[in-house]
Amino acid sequence: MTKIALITGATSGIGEATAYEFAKQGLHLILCGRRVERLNTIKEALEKLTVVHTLNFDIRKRHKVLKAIDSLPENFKNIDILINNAGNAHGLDPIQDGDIDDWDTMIDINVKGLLYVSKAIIPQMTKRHSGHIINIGSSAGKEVYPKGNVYCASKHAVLAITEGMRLDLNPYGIKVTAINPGMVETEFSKVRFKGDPAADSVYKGFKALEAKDVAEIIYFAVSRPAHVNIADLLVFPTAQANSTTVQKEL
Ligand code: NDP
Ligand code: 8X3
Repeated sequence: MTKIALITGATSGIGEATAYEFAKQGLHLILCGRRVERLNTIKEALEKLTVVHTLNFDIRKRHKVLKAIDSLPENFKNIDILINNAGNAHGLDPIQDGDIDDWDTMIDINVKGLLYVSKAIIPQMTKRHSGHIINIGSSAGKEVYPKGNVYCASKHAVLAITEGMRLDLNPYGIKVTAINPGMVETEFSKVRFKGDPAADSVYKGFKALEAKDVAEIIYFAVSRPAHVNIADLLVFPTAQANSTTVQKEL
């Protein structure tokens, strides 16, 4: 039977590219995000390849998340694959200058939002004794970099939650995977720098990962045989060695 995948943050970057990759492979899709127009445009494009349903909610609003997932039509209710991708960095400041609203936003989206969506979907996976959850962490979840403080903490939390999920869901045969990318050229830095031109220079002088590169890895993880679970994967652009070491042309 064709598998159903729910992707959060499907309106841009890694989530959107994953939606295209999954559609190409014939998976049925539930695409989530706040920007309705983008959801509609992507749905229209992907419906040429597969069956698509969209859900529009802010992942920070617990009741809206639960209501949206509860509203799924019968043919989309049994979700086989959950891609917890929605997330962003907000700001890049030393801890002493950090904006508390930015901290709240990152923890609310990257950590609490991921938990709300998971809470809404896991019970049907445990009931069926099957499913695959992929949490999009980050190299920032493995290594803290200067001024990354709270964003890095939120991604360390994603990694801890992933490990906790894998332990607790192990008796149910549910796969849990963390995919942790280094620098990927998406709208990520535009969001982080809130329209500041600083965003334009982040991916200059080297070849960053493209969203498509990560999407292909995500599809590789979900398409392994039943007995194989990729637990934790770290991927950098070749020019990047760790969070602070990137070879850039001058
Ligand atoms: P983008 O900014 O391109 O995409 C972020 C996605 O998250 C959008 O679809 C956005 O949708 C969604 N989102 C953000 N806030 C909310 C919210 N409150 N409610 C619902 N959806 C929300 O960035 P990326 O594709 O790069 O980021 C995707 C994931 O990858 C994130 O978790 C990020 O931390 C992670 N990552 C990114 C890296 C990079 O270098 N780009 C590297 C490592 C990890 P909308 O605005 O429509 O709601
Ligand atoms: C995003 C990676 O290094 O740009 O998670 O913060 S980084």
